[in-house]
Amino acid sequence: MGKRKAGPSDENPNADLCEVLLELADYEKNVTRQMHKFNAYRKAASVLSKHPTRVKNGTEAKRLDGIGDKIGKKIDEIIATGKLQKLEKIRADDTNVAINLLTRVTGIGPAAAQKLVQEGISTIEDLRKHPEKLNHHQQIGLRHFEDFEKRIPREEMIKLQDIAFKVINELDEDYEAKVCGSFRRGADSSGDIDVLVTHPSFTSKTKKKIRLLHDIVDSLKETDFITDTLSLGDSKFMGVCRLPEGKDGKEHPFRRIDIRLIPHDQYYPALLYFTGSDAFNKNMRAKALEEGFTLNEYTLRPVGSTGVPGEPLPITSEKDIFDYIGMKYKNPEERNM
Ligand code: 8DG
Ligand code: CA
Ligand code: CA
Repeated sequence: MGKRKAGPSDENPNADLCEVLLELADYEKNVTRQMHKFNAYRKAASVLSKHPTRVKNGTEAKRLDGIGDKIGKKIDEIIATGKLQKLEKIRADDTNVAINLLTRVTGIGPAAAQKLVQEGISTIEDLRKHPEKLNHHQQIGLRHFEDFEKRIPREEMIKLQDIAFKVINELDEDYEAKVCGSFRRGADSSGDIDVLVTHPSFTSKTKKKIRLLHDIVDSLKETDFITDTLSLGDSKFMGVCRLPEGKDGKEHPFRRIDIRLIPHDQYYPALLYFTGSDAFNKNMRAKALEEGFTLNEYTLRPVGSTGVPGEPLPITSEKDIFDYIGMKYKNPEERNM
């Protein structure tokens, strides 16, 4: 099994078409905010990226699930002319370019980006001159803009994981922690650190508000591992961390980290969900539905003939979930779709 990230690659004979579709997807998400179009382009790009041969034209592409008339026509245009007028126009529009750029700052969504552009902000430098226009999360995103765009090499992910787990287990050895996301799928590099934590004393039936996550975050701050908080609730922390300075005095980049506290009885559905990939999850949820189950990040439940979900099924491993819905178990490394 390869350890590269899923998506268009040099092995993808339709990589150029996928790139165009993904750029159109971003435009729909960030500028027009038409999420159904965003999803349609993403789906089409994903289907094309898995197609083993070069499509000859739109008609052939349309035979693939998720590619309809409109995208088929665009594929014809790209194959015939080497470009797409619609995309050329989008790229030539400064407003679009500015909105797309600003949404790369964590905390700045499409709506905030559009507002900023209307107020005359169109570059990262403009933003740096007007920090008063940004909330706390966005200010941290801006401060670490360059670092957050860098992927995290696997060796560094392992070091970050080791520090976090050591601190968490010194706090209480009954904590169970796992780094999920692309890292668990074996990726050579990751965009951020997705940590799941559970503790036997915390279940979905636990009534009182527990401080488990706050305790973890406090300890990680004390050891100077966590440097900033973007948001902190009872079950989800979003923030920033980094490795300590090396012996040579070299500083490491700041990295995005999410920590989620999961009720003990919901750990495996969460582990499955946050391991991804996103496309793999979508597929698995669809398969579950076909088999009469509803699967989400919390539970797997049977769906009766009335369409009402029943009680959550007992689950003691990820494999249990695959078994229930009649899917062959896949290792995390095999979930890169
Ligand atoms: P990366 O960080 O290396 O870029 O990739 P990733 O680890 O796969 O992506 P992520 O954005 O950090 O999300 C972590 C997992 O969460 C992902 O693999 C699957 C799951 N997930 C979904 N849907 C969504 C979603 O809409 N947003 C996010 N953030 N995560 C999602 O299945
Ligand atoms: Ca991730
Ligand atoms: Ca993440």
